[in-house]
Amino acid sequence: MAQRRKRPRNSLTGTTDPSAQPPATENGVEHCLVVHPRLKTRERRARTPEASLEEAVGLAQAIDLTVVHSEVVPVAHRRSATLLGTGTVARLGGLVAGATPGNGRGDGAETGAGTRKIDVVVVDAALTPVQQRNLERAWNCKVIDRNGLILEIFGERARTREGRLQVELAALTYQRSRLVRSWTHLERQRGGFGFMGGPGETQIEADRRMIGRRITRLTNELTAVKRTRELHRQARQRVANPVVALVGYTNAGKSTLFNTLTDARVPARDQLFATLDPTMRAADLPSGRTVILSDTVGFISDLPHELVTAFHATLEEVCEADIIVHVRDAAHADTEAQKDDVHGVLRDMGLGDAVDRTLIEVLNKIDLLAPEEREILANRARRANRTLVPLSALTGEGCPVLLAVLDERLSGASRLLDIAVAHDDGAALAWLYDHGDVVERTDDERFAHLKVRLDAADAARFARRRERSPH
Ligand SMILES: Nc1nc2c(ncn2[C@@H]2O[C@H](COP(=O)(O)OP(=O)(O)OP(=O)(O)O)[C@@H](O)[C@H]2O)c(=O)[nH]1
Ligand SMILES: [Mg+2]
Repeated sequence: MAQRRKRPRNSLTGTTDPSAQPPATENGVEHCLVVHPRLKTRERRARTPEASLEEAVGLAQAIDLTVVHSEVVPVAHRRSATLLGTGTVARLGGLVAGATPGNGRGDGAETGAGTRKIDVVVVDAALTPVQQRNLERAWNCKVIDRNGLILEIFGERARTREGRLQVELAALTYQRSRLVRSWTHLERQRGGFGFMGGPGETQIEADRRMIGRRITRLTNELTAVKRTRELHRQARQRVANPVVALVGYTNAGKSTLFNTLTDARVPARDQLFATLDPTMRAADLPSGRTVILSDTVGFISDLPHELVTAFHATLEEVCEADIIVHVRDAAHADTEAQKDDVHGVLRDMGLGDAVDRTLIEVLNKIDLLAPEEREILANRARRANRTLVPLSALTGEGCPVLLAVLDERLSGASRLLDIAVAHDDGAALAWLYDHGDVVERTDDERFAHLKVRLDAADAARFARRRERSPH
């Protein structure tokens, strides 16, 4: 599937069948079939199989595959050879070959594969290398599993140097595990990593060594890039504007909200994973305070474990944020399950405290809701004491409320301090009246005892000032 896309060193995850040729595409369009195996053994939380299928279709479309047919296939028990049952494999094989869908079961033709040749089958599950190979042989076409698909998407979307390095590292790790486990059938590598070698174990060993060396090199490069980024971050901290991070499930509307609040031009598309790298812009709050908004990569359920580190790294900015805003798609059927996923990742990143106490939740896309649903959300927001803001990032409705809530939070972040200032230190007194909110003052012969509300940055400035002052 990689030929058309401008990513020379692809495909990241490839296909496991040595006989599988580059897909025969019609006018560069790759036709794909998406199947979501409904596994009886493992129910995924509140998600319906149909919603999962729809998400998988979205993922396939995110790398420009043309989905000509999609369906949920029940799996009574996981077959180690093919995951799917033999009947299902045969029936889907018919679809791939362009036969009329169905062989008596006849439920498979929601979108109709017709007689078009299928280039790729997306199986929305984690396939073992053996299962992937067997399915490719059975269907005589490329097969990509959910992890491979997400790696492909990340490979396409990563823009910063660090993002690209992280994704390549993740892809190599994924590929190495495939090599280790499936080397018996892997006579010839197909990926674009430069090892289109001949057959045999020696080649596999060489491939593994090469991947190992490349992984080491990438890890070193990443360390260097991280160091540079750390310096940038320190530079930004010196500016001392509070950082507000927008996090949330993919397609929830983070970039749209970011644009609305900052007037920035970040691509916001009806596409999963439209954003991979964090983007930062200034926004002004009603009080005149400036905040730095940070748009981040979207979350997704069942992230391949190879990508978790890369994903967390792209979210490091979130750990530094003063306020985390969780943007949710309130109009999505799986909104509750998506919320659990996002909370889970934040907790994994050590942000449990933010989840439990300080998170601001945005219920986005209210323009898509019926009036009575909007009313329910408005009531919830009233009860939630400024921790929940229903809005529409698209129409802008409710956005001023969010800005006001941010303002309140940031002024609430200021601390009430007890400070004693010598009467002869007029400059310090003047500075505190200037920068803070003096709520109480008692004087004795030598000192003015003040209760002053100062925001965190000013409190730190005052402390430093005192260290330097002779008083
Ligand atoms: N109707 C409606 N659509 C919205 C709203 N906010 C965002 N969208 C649409 O939802 C889709 C996804 O929006 P993005 O802003 O790209 O979502 P994102 O959370 O940044 O997605 P990723 O970067 O992929 O994680 C786009 O088609 C937007 O136009 C909203 O308030 N109302
Ligand atoms: Mg985005």
